[in-house]
Amino acid sequence: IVGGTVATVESHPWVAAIFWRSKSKEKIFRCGGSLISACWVLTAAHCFPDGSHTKVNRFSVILGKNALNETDPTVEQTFGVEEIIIHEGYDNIEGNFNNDIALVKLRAKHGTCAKESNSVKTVCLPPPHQSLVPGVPCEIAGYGKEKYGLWYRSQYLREAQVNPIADYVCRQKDYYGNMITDNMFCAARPDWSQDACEGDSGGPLVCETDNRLFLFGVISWGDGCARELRPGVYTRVTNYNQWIEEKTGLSSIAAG
Ligand code: 4AZ
Repeated sequence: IVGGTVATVESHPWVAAIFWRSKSKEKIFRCGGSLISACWVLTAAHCFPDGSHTKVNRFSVILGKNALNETDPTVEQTFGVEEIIIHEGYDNIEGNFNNDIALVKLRAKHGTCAKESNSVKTVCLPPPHQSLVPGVPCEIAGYGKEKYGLWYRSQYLREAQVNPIADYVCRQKDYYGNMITDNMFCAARPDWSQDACEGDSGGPLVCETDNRLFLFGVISWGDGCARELRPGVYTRVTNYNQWIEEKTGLSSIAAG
């Protein structure tokens, strides 16, 4: 996150940290994610560059995490991964991460996955036809870089405020042109001072509608971070209600 502030996980309790175990047994942070039900985390497909060859046993997910390199067992919940479902239509042929969405199923312990607490809660999916109004305040959160090109990631969870940008604006030539498909939307600060950055991918963009917070976006890509005319690009979650339902058996239509 560029230009934001340190946040507590209690204010973004659906944030998940996805780790990958290297051959030398090192636990390497891979991506953010959002807890959408007790056993399912929504994230970005590009977090799994090996696609269907991805070895689930190498992944783990930590919920309730404030600091990336410190462990607080009193609030954190750690899970193995049972399954990774990458969207069938995911492709990066045009270099624009179309259908950049994936589901990670947590491995239950003694029959249960995430337990609700002050630090761990699910986020609601927006109803499929809920439109995302350009200009409304939304927030993003993640453990990613505080500046593009830094070699290190943020030590702590950070948050920032961004506003959705109308599609026709983001598709203008001086923005991203035809890189923006219907499965994406753009969001930025009017003064370009805050943005997601490397390492935030997979994490949440939530916006308030009717006094409730909904997960409207998955942090996906961007040309650099917090650059003028280069907004962050997010996977449009409302295009995937049916896909999510099919894969997880959740219904976002039921008022959750
Ligand atoms: C990344 O590499 C990334 N400024 C994520 C978001 C943005 C740029 C890069 C948006 O994960």
